[in-house]
Amino acid sequence: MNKDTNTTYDASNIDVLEGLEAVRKRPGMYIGSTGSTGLHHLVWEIVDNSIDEALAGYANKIVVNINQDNSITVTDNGRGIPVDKHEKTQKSALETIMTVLHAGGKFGGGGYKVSGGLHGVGASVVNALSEWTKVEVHRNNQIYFQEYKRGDIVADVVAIGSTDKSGTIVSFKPDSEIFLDTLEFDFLTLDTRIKELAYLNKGIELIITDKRLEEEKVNRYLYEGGLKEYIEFINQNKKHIHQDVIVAEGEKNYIMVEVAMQYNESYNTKLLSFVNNIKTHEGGTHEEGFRSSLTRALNAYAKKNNLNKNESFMGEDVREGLAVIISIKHPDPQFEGQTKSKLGNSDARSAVSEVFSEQLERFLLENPKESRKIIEKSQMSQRARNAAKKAREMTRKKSVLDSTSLPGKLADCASKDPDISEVYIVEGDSAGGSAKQGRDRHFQAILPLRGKVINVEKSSIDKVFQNTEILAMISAIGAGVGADFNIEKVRYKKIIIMTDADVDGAHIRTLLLTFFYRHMKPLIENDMIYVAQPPLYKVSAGRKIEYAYDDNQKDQIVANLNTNRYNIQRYKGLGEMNPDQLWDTTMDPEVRILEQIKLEDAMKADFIFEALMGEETGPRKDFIRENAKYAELDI
Ligand code: 1YM
Repeated sequence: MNKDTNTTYDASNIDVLEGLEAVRKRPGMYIGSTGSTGLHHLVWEIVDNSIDEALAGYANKIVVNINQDNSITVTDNGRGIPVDKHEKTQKSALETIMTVLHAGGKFGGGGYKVSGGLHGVGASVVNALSEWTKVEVHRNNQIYFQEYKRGDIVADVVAIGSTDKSGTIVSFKPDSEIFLDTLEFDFLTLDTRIKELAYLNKGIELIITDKRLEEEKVNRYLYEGGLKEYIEFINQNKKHIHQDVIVAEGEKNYIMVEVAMQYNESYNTKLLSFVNNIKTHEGGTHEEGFRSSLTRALNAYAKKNNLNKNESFMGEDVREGLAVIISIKHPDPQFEGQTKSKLGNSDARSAVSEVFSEQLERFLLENPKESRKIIEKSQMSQRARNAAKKAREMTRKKSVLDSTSLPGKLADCASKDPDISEVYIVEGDSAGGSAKQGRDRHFQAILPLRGKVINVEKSSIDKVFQNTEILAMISAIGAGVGADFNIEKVRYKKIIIMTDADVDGAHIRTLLLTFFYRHMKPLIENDMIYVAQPPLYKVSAGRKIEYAYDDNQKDQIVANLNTNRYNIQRYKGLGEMNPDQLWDTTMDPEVRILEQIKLEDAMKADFIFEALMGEETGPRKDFIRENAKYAELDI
């Protein structure tokens, strides 16, 4: 963009703090790490400056190139970094911001530095940690140039030609003395974030090119709709319950607020929030402002239109099936929390609340049809919540207060000590029967599950909690469920899933893990969930019987036999094993193979689940069969 360049900048605004030696001595303090994350952080420091220039209204195009030598070039069409002399240092402004730590100007005429924030340390840190850096500034119809090596200038800023454009080009090559793990930029990492930045900052064109490949890879992102388009992207494979994304935008007390949301037919909430383009994983005041306004506005609307017969909605009722992005720009964000990704400023709460309430209320007034659908959706969640509460109360009464009403199918163990007790959750009645006979009843309980466990993802919670298999499991474990779950009350500290070594078995395992992940997460966090591995083969030669858990092992066993007279039996299911065999192979603590399920495994199961069976996936069974290899592989 060709704009007037001598407006807002005043060199005396730059604060001069420290030299760059500190950065090279302790790079981690400035960029978080010297691994791959820190390496990529360098790019964001430079891109942030371009984004700031664009947000100040002076640039609309930012290009990021990954060059063949793994150096990076970032170009913007802003005003160009100022090159006039700084009063105190007698250096050019460009040289100062490149070589002095924490040197920053006032951005965009009384504005503030918007982009970045967590580290937000600036271009000088990138310079300090690069083997070389080169900056070209197009400004005042002149091209200015300066080069640096490991943070030190090579020469003064010089004019090297004339131009009719304005803008800044920064190139740098990360220093191999600093980044010992890797110097290689990951295209996907850069591309993903650049796309996100394009969604978060509407109207700014962002282009990324990978020049390392024989055939250059170029992606261009420009979203005039911003967050609205982001939500459309998130909801693209879902059935939405109202056509248009609801958008709210505004500014309060120098805080810029943008919210975009749309309900879909699923039962999940997808809420993303950002402050100054940084994702706030742990939420914070801006999310609180959104949540309370949404609940309040929908309750008020329902009441005014006599739609809500009995009780008010709770937050969770109005958030079910909602995809929403909240993005604010704050002049002085305070980050809290374990990972410093929770916003603490209380003025952000009221800013979001005011801007969003006003525009949501207007949407509700102007779109009665859509509003009614949203209210109906909330009423459904409300009913489901009440049903689930009843179900929880039922299971609580049954399992905790009255242990005589343990599920009929449960063959409990003699021990009442959770530390040594374990329960096998077994697929199918026949395998359940063998397990009951084969087990050590002192400490091993058996709970057979009949047929398929209900699909937790596709069903609303009231259905889930009416399912007999699920109820049996909840009361057998004895610790409640959901918000009421109390790990102190578990009746067994080992909960072992035992399913057939086939596709259906893998499916049931995925279903169970998804259930535990969503409704009894502490079981996984406390390492109490296991998967038993039954053998695939029995190799018998005379009296000698050996079991193999995979094909390799089977071949090994056969190779080691000193006879040709042997028999191989392939187990198709647990039901084919007699009680002794089941004990010998899968239940005897001395020999059995148990895989402990970690949170990541359960998250993967949950993810596979959502991917395989989220919305409208046609004949479910076929799909799972096709994808079963992933289920088997991942769990
Ligand atoms: C590829 C990286 O750094 N662009 C950029 C940086 C600045 C300006 C414009 C700018 C800012 C201001 C006035 C102002 C910066 N200037 C400074 C400082 N792209 C990139 N584009 N004129 C130009 O804030 O008032 C720091 S960054 F401090 F010199 F003003």
